[in-house]
Amino acid sequence: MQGTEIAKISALEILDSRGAPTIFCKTTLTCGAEGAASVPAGASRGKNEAYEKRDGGSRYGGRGVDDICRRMERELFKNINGADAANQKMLDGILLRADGFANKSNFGANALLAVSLSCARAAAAAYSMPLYRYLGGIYGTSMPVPMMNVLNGGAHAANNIDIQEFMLVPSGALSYREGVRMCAEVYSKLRSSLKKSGLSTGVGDEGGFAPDLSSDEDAVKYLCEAISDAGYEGKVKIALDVAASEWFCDGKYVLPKKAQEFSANDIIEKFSLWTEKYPIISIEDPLAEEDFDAWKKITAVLGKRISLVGDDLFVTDAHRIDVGADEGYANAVLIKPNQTGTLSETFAAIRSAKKAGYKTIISHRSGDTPDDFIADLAAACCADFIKSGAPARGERIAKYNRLLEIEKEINSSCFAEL
Ligand code: 2PG
Ligand code: MG
Repeated sequence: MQGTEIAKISALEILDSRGAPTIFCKTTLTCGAEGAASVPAGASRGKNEAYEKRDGGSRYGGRGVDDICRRMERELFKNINGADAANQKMLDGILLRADGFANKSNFGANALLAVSLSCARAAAAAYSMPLYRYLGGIYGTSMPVPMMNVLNGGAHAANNIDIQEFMLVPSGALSYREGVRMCAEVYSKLRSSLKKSGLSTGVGDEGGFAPDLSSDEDAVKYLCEAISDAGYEGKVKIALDVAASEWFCDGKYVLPKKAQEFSANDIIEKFSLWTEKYPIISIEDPLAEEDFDAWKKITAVLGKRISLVGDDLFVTDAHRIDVGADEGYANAVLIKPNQTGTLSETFAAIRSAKKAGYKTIISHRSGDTPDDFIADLAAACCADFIKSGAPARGERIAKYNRLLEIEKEINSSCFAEL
């Protein structure tokens, strides 16, 4: 279509939900259509994620992105000036060549992603299409099941819990809207029950409660109690993100907050037991990103019963997912666009996951903004799940609320099957 050529990009340093600077980018096309996007940032980052560039120096403790924004407007723009924003693959190819490094360390994956996503939004605007429709066409009509993180630990909270995320999964909901309601009701029961026990109801980075508890297993028990108090036993299940790469040290697992040490076998045994005792249907990063043999073992033991989700393990990289599928580890993939740096590479990772028969979970980051791109992406690619933190805090509910809007628009009856 004529008019979808890139005419201008405007990059700006803004703040994320942790008060850290991040990149916002607005792209204008020759037809006048505009699209904007801002990028999130992780705290428990996989070591193979694409490079997140920062300015260094004294501003924001070295984490500023002002210099990068200037370079985007001058240098990066020169490469994409006049390129067709509606040809995403070609555009992302230009971005990758302009960067020139495999890990995107020249401009940074944060800079490339801001441009890549804002161009997709601008192209959707040029075609007068909602983003999910532009990205997914007539295929994008299925709603994901929410995975809501209602109790925070690990790198996301200053409490004594080592497991990073305790999530609710409304597997018995008949629609996305009903699933959101169930999770929000359980979240409210959890608040009451923590309060009744004299525990803190202050929240962590992703909006889940962050109390000190006598053990990590206690957190699972609190979730079970809240599910039952809300009347959803059997209908709302539990998912964990262990983020175990954070624990890995010289071939052993050392819990940072409790200073306890485990072997990979101890961990596999412990989670096998938990999946028998509690309604846990999914565990993300139960083992470290490089502990491939242990990953194979846990997949053989638990892979038929529950989802074993690779986050740090796959870092939204199509090739790593292909290898995982060939070698037989994990059976689900977390998809985070900023782990890879462009929309085309994100889609390639989703394609690899689907080809392998792995479940797909589109995910936010712990440092995020009200940008709701991933909600449209989840609907567009018919993801199985969306993970965007608690049903609380503006930057978390922005994604859940956007999906409520999408569901109403497409009046979907194809709620993704678990
Ligand atoms: C994760 C994410 C999001 P972070 O580990 O899955 O919940 O956390 O953004 O800190 O990597
Ligand atoms: Mg994770």
